[in-house]
Order: sequence, then structure tokens, then C-alpha cells
Amino acid sequence: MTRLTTHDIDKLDSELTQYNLSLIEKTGVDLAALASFAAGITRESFKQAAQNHMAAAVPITSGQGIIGGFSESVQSIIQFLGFDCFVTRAADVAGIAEAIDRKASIIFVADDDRFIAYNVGKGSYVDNGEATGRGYVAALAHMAKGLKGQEVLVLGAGPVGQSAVAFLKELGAWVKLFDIQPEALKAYQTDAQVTIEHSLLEALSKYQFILDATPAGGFIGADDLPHEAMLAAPGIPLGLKQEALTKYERHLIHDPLQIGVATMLAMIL
Ligand code: 2YC
Repeated sequence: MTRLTTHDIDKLDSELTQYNLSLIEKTGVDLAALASFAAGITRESFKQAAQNHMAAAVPITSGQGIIGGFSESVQSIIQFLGFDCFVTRAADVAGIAEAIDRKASIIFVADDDRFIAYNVGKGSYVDNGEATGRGYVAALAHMAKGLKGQEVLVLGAGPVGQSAVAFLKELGAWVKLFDIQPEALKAYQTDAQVTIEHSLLEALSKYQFILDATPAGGFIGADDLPHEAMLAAPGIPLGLKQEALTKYERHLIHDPLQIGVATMLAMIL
């Protein structure tokens, strides 16, 4: 799990409108539509649900502590989607108690290992990794105008990559999976819809649709990819080198929190 820095998110809330417009440009739909698609609900029902929910973001001081702006960024994404959301004044357990006292129906909380959204009424939660994998597949599917029957390369078989593989299979894609640790691929050995790739460079040169769910940064060069490549890259830092970023920007989906948080919200309603 990579850890965000304040720098990764410092302009996030002031740029949400522009970010949403760029999503529409690349995928044809906005953040609410992508999150709804990933959660298997209609955009209308997602918007409707905003009337019946109050969300809270609770800062957590454990481990490496609070990331400046993290809870506020979560709050601004949720508010951008039309839901009420407050950041608790208290942190940790006192913050959770405050969220419940202030009638929050959904509580967003993250320590160094897990980031979850907890639905108080339902007593269920969704994990950021699972939501991010689905949300980024939703973005890639819209950018590609559908992935049914298409070959999609997934880099990284961690929580995000595993969730992305599951959703890609639901969408009828043929998954090509690469991970630097062979044991991470064992679970897929007998999966008919998943083929294991053993050479990263060979795989990068072969497939048009790529989901980079690795925590590695700057390992994909502009010449490593097919000209028509389309990439969804939830991993922080970005796997593309600057030269590749310049060449593929128009067909690249990459953000530090937005798609993951929006999809958590849509999935936990
Ligand atoms: O400010 C706080 O409450 C901190 N405890 C938050 C720590 C978040 C650590 N996780 C991450 O930075 C990454 C994010 C990309 C989302 C999931 N993990």
C-alpha cells in the first residue's frame, strides 16, 4: 500500500471541477457516473441517495499519523458528489464517537494499512483497494468504449489489481496479469479468463488497454507502449515516465484519491 503525501493532494479540492471535466473528456462520463457503474447502481440512484446520507471523515493519528489535507480531501470529493460530509474535530476513537453523535450514516477512516467507508446503519464496510480497482476499470471501460472480448493487461496483483481483475472478468474482458512476485499469481493459475504474463516489456508492447495497479513509479517509457495505448493507473506514484505521460496524457486516467473515494461512496450506500 503506498502512502499519500500532502503534496499529492494539496490542490485536489480546488481542482475538482476541472478534474471532472477532464474525466468527461477522456471517458465520456463524469465521476458520479463512473463510481455508479463500478458499484452496479444507476447514476440517478447515486444522486438520489445524497438526500438520505451524512458522511464523516475521521482523522486517524496511528502509525505515521495524520496526512495534512487527507480527511479534507475525502470530504471535498464527497461534497462534490452532492453528499453532506464533515471532518470530525476529534481524531481516532473520539472522532468515531463524534461522527456517530453527529448522526453520520457513513464514516470514512484510514490508518496506514486500511482505508474504509463504514455504513453505520448496515453495519458493513467497503475497502479503498476494492473500490479503486473497480473504479479504474470503470474508467478504462468507458475510455475504451467497452471491454467485452478485449484483452486488458493488469500490472500488479495486490488488493487493487485483484479487484480490477474481478471486475474485468465480470465485464467479459480477457485479462493478462503481470506481477513481479510469482506467488501473487498462484490464485490465477487455473483461471480460464486470466493469462499470466512473464515478461513486463513484452506485455507492455502487446496490449492496448493497461491498468497499472503497481506501487512502482516511472518504469514505463514512451516507446514501451503501442501508439494507441489507453491506461488507467491508480498506483501512486505514476508508473509512466514523464516522456510517456506527455505522449499518453489524453488516454491516461490517474488521480490520488478521487475515483477511489467516489466508488467507495457508491458501493457503501
Ligand atoms: O490523515 C489520516 O487520517 C491518515 N491516517 C491517513 C492515512 C492514509 C494512508 N493511505 C494512503 O495514503 C493510501 C491512499 C492512496 C488511499 C489508500 N491508501
